Parts: sequence; structure tokens; C-alpha cells
Amino acid sequence: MVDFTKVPTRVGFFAPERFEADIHDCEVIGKVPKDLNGTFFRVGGDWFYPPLFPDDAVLNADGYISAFRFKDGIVSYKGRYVRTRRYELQKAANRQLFGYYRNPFTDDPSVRDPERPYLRTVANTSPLVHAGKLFALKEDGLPHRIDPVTLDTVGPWDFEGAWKSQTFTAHPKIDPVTGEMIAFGYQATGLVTDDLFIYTIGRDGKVKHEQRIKVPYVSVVHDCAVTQKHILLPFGGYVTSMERLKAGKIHWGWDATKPSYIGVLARDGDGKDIRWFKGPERCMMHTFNAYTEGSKIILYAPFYDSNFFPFFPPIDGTPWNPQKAKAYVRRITIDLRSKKDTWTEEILWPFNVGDLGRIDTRFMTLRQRYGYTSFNDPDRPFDEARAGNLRGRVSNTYGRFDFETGKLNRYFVGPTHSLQECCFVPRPGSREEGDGYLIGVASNYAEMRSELVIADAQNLEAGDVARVILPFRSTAQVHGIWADASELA
Ligand code: V55
Ligand code: FE
Repeated sequence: MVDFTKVPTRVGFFAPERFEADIHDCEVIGKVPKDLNGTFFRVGGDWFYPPLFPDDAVLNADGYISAFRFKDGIVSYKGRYVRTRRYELQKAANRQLFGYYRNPFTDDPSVRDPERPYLRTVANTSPLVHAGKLFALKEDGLPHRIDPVTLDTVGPWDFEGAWKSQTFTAHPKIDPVTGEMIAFGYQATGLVTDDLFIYTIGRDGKVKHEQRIKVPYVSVVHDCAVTQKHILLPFGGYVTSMERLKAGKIHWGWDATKPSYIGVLARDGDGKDIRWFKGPERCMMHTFNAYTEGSKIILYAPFYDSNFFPFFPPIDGTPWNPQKAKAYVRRITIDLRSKKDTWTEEILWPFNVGDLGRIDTRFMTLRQRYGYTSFNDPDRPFDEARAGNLRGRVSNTYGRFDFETGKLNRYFVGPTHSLQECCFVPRPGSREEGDGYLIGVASNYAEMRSELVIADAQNLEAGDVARVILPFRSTAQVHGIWADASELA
């Protein structure tokens, strides 16, 4: 019997969906730009069965991939669970078999296998398109290949045996100049191991270069940043151990005494030459971009002051602190000529933002001017009378942050809505940074339905160009990407 009543985080707008969907030619308010020919892919999590532990991380929900396909001014929607091994085993058993987030010791004995933790991945974090293939990613396992038309799961992908890490990050970076992809896997050789492998994958999808490193301590290495010369690996604060996992706890806890680190290595170098720069307590999850200028590396990132995730509690028993779980747009400068092992940091805007930031990816690895992310504008209050339950509502605005002038442009979604991560879509034929659309899924709390909003990225104040209406609450994404039709031809 399926009973979700004990799962506190899964009521209201983000209650489980548990269905798959196909809508041809969605309802639209406004006019969808006719020149957009491609797909907005989104990946997130949706529990098919209730978690074994009600306090489990939402990051442990079953992977779900959805697609808004644009062609000739019409948009069609499709949503499918990712057919991971976990999903198939659970569906065959008619119940949840896998336990806490990244703790195989808490799994049902019929599937328990701590020697092969990557087999329990849920593929619920981000989509990736590279070398003509579509994948769903999660940092604790291999990419799952997905058919871009049907969204059927093909299966795990190990780059024809050349990918030696058991894991693959949810945030590889693609160099727009060379078409190369830089990706890494941490806990690369097994549960709680300090091995991290980094790969360069050519435009043709073949592994070209490998670097192997050891991390200073085993922590979440969620994202990276890549410049034309360097690879940056930022992380901090989260800790784990075999003892912790054998005691049946969720994978990560927060240790405020641990420093943050940014590892820096040359793209074409050898892992043994990595330099570790050290900083204060920080929760370093997502980056916007970085570039190398002379002896300096400039990194833009919306890092948190401290632990963002309440379900990965402090190991010292103190309560999770929401005051410090705030992300700010930061400029971090690393001087490679300096003998010091640290960086300088500026907070560029004094208010907290959503940490799922994006750029115009045509400028990834290069000097770029704009970052885009969501935030909550307090001057635009939520209309509680019309929309009721605030749970899960975080952001009402998408911002374009101009790192050169400090200017901020805003798109406001409306008083009954909340925004998920935005995505920049280049205007076909354009070359200038920022010329394109900003798109993203909004949760409409008044109508209890999801809406894809499309705005002109150079005129955010004008509001929507179009809104694509879904007649239901679409499974929440973690991350989304735009893929032009030519990338998946
Ligand atoms: C993150 C998300 C994850 C995860 C680890 O946003 C970190 C950060 C959706 O899964 O497993
Ligand atoms: Fe992420």
C-alpha cells in the first residue's frame, strides 16, 4: 500500500506526481518565438514510493526527466521517470527498497551492496547534452543515457569503458571554443574514498585526458568551474565516514570547523600538480563561471555562508541555522603568483539569491559579463489570499546581474508564483553575450499548475513574451538545459 502521509516535505505544491505525461501543442499565453527550434530538458526527483525514512533528503527522490520541445512557435511537453536500476527493482517489488541518501547500509537486505554504491543512483540532478547524446546525471553514479525524442532510458554510460570513476558529476562544463567537455567523479573508487578523477572528453565524445587527485577531506564536490586554462574544484563543510554510514545515518553531516577549499589544476596538466587554496566556513555548491586573466583566476559563484541543507544536519548536534543558509553573488579572485594558499572574495549584491545560477553558455570558460539567477524581491509581496499555502515558495524574480557595472535587471513572475532555476537560450543567429531569452518553470500556487515562462533576456522588465501552461503541477526540476535541435540531430 502506498502511503505518503509521513513524508513532511512532500505536501502542497511539491506533493509527489507519480505519473508520466505527454501533451502535444500546449496551451500558450502570448506568442512563443517562432525561431526557437530545440528543447528545454529538465531533471529533478519525484518519489515513486515513499522514502523508507521520512526525514530523508529530497535529493534522494527518483530521477524524472521532462522536455519542453519548441518548433515553429508551438511547444509540446513530455515527462518520464528515469529507468534506473533502483526504479526497476522497486517497481518489481511494489515498494521502496533503498534507504537514506547515499547510505547503502540502510537498504533492504535484498538489494544491499555497499561495495557498489553507484548501482543505487537515482539520476535526479541535471540533464546534459554532449557529442549528440542526452544524459540524466547524479553525482553518485554514472550518467544515464536518455533517448532525446521518447525520453526512454537507454542505460548507464561509461564512455566505452574509458571513464574509470564509479561516479560522474552533475555539473560538467563544455568549452564553447573547443567543444570539449570537462567532467569529474568524486568518491571515484568507492564509498567514502578520497579519489577524484577528472576527464577531458573531446567534441567526438571520446575520453582524451585523465587526471587523478586526492581530496583534502571527503566532502560534496558538487560543481566545478573551467577556464580556458584551468579547472577549479570548490567544496567545503560536508563530511562523512564509514562509521557514520554503518551507524545508519544520512550520508552527509555539516562540520563548521572544516575549511572550504578550491583546488586548481591545469586543464592539460597532471593531477599531482594540483594546488589547494583554503578559505573560511562556506557551503560551495554551484558556480556561474570562471576565467583566467594573466596570473589571476576570477570565479563568480553564488556560494552559501554555511550549510544550505537542513537534512544534512550539523555533526556537533546544534540545530541547522537558516540565517547562515544564504547564498550571495560572490567574485572570488585567486592569484596564482601569490605564495599564500587563499583567495580574496567580494559579495557583489548585499541580498541573498537562489544558488542555481546560469550564464550565457556561449561564454563558459571565457570572460563573461552577466549571470542570471532567481531571488525573492521583498517589494513584490506574495498574494496569500489568492494563493494560500506558501510552502516551497522561494523566488518571485529572475535577475540579470551585470558583473561589470553592478546593474541588476529583473523579471517579476507575479504575486501567486514561485520560480525554479532559469536557463539562458541564445537568440538563433546572435553572437553577442546576453542576446536571447530567459526561460524557466514557474509554480502557479493559485491555479496549482506549472507554467514555462519565456522572457527577453535583454528586456526583463517587460515581463513575459509567452507563457506555456501545463494543466498540472509538473515535477520540480533541480537543473535544466536548452539544447538546440541541431545538437541532437
Ligand atoms: C545537490 C543536488 C543533489 C545532490 C547533491 O544542489 C547536491 C545540490 C539533486 O541532487 O545529490
Ligand atoms: Fe547542482
